[in-house]
Amino acid sequence: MGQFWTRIFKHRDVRILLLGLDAAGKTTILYKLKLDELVTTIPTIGFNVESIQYKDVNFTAWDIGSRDKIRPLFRHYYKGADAVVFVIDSKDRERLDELNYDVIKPAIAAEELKESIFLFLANKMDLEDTMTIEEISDKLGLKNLKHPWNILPVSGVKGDGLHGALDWLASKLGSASAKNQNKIAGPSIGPTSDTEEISEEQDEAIAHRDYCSRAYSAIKCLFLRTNKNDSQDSLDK
Ligand SMILES: Nc1nc2c(ncn2[C@@H]2O[C@H](COP(=O)(O)OP(=O)(O)OP(=O)(O)O)[C@@H](O)[C@H]2O)c(=O)[nH]1
Ligand SMILES: [Mg+2]
Repeated sequence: MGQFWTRIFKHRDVRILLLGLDAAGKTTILYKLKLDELVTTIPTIGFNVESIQYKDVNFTAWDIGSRDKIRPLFRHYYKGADAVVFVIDSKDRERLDELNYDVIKPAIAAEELKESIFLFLANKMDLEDTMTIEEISDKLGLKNLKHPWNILPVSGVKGDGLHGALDWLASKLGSASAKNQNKIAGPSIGPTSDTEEISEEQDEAIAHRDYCSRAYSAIKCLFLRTNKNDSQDSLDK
């Protein structure tokens, strides 16, 4: 099948990065979307990567651990990201400046992200006394952003607002990914120039990489579910 027909029948593959401060709720959101379950998290060392299929889009979501010493490593994940999802703890007023300087400003300045769209998730909205969307937008100066952006209220533990977030990403990346379909998303394979066409070999390399990512994800899910069932069994005994 030629590349044209392959693309017509294929799901769209988009790569998203989940960034934020530690304990903002990135991993909670990732697995709520992936498994529709609330998982008990520990601070992420390194990253988690999962593929999430939603409507006709395959999201490959990278959740990067955010303890302060490893934040300078974020930039190694920028390349090929169609969207950056900034997860914000809406109750944590004191660390909004830290979020701005350590996470948001470097992403705004990054050459690799100049074509990416930015989604801000105001998380933990199930709690009382959270900041409002307006308060967060004003304090972070979002209105001055040059990137296409949006901010949405969500709750990672309850799942509220998460499908709306995927809807927004899918609708925005519809046009963006049409433009980017000729460009390889991802950190290590193929050309990075906007004008370079992908070859058959590179097309196969992408398909292989996406397949590996989904296989990795499926094994990890099975492991999470097995662990969950084991702990349920021991509770039942
Ligand atoms: N009430 C409430 N708690 C949440 C929500 N989302 C996450 N949490 C809690 O916040 C804590 C940190 O969540 P994680 O998902 O581990 O945070 P993270 O952003 O992945 O943190 P790092 O891995 O350290 O970068 C956990 O105790 C979660 O249960 C939410 O929507 N509401
Ligand atoms: Mg985490």
